Amino acid sequence: MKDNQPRTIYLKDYKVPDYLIDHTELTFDLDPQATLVKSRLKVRRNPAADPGDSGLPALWLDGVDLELLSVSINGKLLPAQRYQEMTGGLLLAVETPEFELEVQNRIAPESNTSLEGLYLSNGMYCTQCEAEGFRKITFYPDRPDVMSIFTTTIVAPASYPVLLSNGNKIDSGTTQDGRLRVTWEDPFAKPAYLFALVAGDLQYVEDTFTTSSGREVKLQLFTEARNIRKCEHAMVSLKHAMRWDEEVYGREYDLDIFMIVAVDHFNMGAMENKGLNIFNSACVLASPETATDAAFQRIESIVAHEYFHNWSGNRVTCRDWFQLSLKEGFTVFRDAEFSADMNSRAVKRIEDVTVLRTAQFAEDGGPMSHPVRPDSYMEISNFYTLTVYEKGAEVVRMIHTILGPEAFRRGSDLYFERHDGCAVTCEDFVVAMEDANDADLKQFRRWYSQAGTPVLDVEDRYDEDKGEYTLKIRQHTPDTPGQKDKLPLCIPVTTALLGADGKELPLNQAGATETTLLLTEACQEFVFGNIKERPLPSLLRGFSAPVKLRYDYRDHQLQFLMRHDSDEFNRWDAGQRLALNALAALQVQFRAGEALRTPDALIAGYASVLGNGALDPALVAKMLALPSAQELAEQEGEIHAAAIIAAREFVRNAIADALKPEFLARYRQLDQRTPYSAEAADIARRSLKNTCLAYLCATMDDDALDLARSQLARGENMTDSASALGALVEFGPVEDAEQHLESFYQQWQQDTQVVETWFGLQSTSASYGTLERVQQLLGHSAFELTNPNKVRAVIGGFAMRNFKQFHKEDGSGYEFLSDQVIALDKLNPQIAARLVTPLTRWKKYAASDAGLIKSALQRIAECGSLSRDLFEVVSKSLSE
Ligand code: B3K
Ligand code: ZN
Repeated sequence: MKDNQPRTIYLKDYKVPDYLIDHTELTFDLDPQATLVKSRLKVRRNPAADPGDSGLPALWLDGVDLELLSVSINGKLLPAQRYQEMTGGLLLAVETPEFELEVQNRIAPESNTSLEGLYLSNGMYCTQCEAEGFRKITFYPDRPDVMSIFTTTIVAPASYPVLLSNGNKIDSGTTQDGRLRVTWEDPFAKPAYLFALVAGDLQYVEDTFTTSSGREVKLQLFTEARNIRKCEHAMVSLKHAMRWDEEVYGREYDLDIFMIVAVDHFNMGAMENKGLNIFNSACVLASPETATDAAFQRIESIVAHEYFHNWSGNRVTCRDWFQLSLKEGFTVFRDAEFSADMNSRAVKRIEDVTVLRTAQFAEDGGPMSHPVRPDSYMEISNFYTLTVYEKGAEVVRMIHTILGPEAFRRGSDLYFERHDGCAVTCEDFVVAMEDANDADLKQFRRWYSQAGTPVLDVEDRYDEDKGEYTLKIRQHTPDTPGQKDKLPLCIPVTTALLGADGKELPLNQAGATETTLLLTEACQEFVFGNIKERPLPSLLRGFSAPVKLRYDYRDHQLQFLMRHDSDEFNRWDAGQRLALNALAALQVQFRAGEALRTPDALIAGYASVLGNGALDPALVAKMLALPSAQELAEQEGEIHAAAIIAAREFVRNAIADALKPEFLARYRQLDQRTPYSAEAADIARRSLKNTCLAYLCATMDDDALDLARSQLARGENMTDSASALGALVEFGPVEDAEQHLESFYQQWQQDTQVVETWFGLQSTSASYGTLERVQQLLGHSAFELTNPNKVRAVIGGFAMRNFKQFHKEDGSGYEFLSDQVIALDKLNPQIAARLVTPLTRWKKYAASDAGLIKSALQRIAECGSLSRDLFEVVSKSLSE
């Protein structure tokens, strides 16, 4: 291994920085192979640092893959004995508590395939500095608690007419040799991870936003010329987000300009650099012809997420990377509420909970399990996880539920006011919530430090004579790597009781019909008086806590909840529980070699949902969706991949066959030829229509496939086209699928985003996406191993969303993934470490699969020169 024993960094070792940087002046002379970076830093001894007893400590500057050219202090070139270049940085002897440091270095953006630091994407220069990418640009104290005012000058050939950085443009001109020069200044002190630079031949669309105090902000969205028609939706989303943050959080934008740039090569969704957000093209560009509804909604939420970071992340930032959830958990909560306000609240909640249950619970139960605020890491990039983001958002949501919306707002106001311009901790956030409300969140804090998904076991009893109904709830959080014997958490369990007529029973004199039980003990009883009949409980409404709730619901009770629960989330959840029961029973039958029995209760439940014209079609679509194979795997004690696949396909086909006339009637009713709109009602209509189409095609009847063929031929919008093509690829004859795929590609090959969709439709198809086809896709002229979107579409789609083909008994899928991960690690360690995730859960699988997955992991481990990112994930997975 390159770095045989990567160092583990611990939260408990945190120390304030020895030196502060009041001002950072950067000059970039851009060149693909030899960009010259000059940095001039005003350095000052940190008054809060431990004075020690041996004079001024040396100054440490992080630096990775940099060619050092010179170091000067106060204008004088420094002799070599005053500094020492070491692995990971530069150590400088210091003589005075304040000085000006000038460093010059060279970097090669063109050779940078890690997409961290300064790199080239389709000939455009761009940066990604979070978390520790700035050290790949120049020598610097690259830690979030060093906040500085940045001035940035960019010099580039005239073929790069657009030169951008953070803040306001304060100067521009031409150099003597005819190159362009632009200077930007950001008046807000910020950590280096929020620095950004872009240079390219870009077009832009422009708009304005007037803030609540009447300031006009210029909004610009930059992209390559070919994509300029795809910017409108993001711009509208941005304006909605700006208004929402004023209305809901009282937060106004603070600069005169806000810019977004779309780039094709990007490791994640987007980045909240101050005043200059950089986005993965797939997360910002959309037009009805090229983007699905899911993409439209994802864009709306990511644009909002990055914008919201301007307060939750930039104005108030993190003290250290252990505090990452301070900005990410809070901002995910903020964007989820925004999306809920813009679209269907219940559907947004269902989507978020599905991700949580499928992937975050798996992470919580696996070898990389960590608390929302981790205690240690080897590579911080590995901790941009579902736990830090989504579970972190659930933790903030629980505070919101426990305190109530007004008190929460008082808390957030105090938090922003108290910590504006500072780098703070999760603890500071909780304290602000307490102080603003005189609340006590002492026990609640355990959510930040305890890993693992709590399990709630609920029992009930009814005493008819006394009219008393009792819920007894036990909580237990399983051991996780490095953490045993968990303490009870404070868990809000929002509850209602349903009577035989399906109506909620009053729970108190005032007639309230819903209450949030606050669980604080390992085992606790809650008694409801004056209850006239034995009720059916509707528990954990709206998924009020990120837990697994077990209550022994009978099938008829679940059908009842599917029909009557007024909490739409729980209505959906009842259907999911019904499906999980059916699927679990079928897996048992499959493994016992028995004939599989038709799941009548589930079919009846689905029939009642499908026939209910009063429900939001988007909710109906969600209610008709079976839990994914990945989610089923998470349910099982030991995963039997073949049983999961057999049970799921059997149920899907049984539903499709039993309800074909109903699906057809609903499809026809919803198949309106109206112009495309990304309004929630239209998205809802298309989502149910295409759910019906998928079930119809699952019958494999030619008349059903013809519906898909004609929907594809009409090509009215990408949502309908991709759904129809997906159904034909999954259920149609292979030659047919191949022909449709080919003509679709011919039509869209110039459009990067559509090509990514096209890759994904194939790699994730249980019937079409065999390993052989996926391997062919890797050789396709549109595939690039250096482009994360394409890697995610082809390799990620296969390994993470094609359960059937990936888990082929011979282990070929596992071996393929390990080969790809090894190859990718040399180019882009962050992506390699993400992609290996499906192999990390090997212990959960039945023996034969577990052995094969483990050997695939071992092949990677034995490879010799792993990045720190991949080493951490692989070694932790093998040592668990
Ligand atoms: N803050 C960035 C994530 C950076 C990830 C670095 N590996 C995007 C976001 O969460 O908004
Ligand atoms: Zn974020």
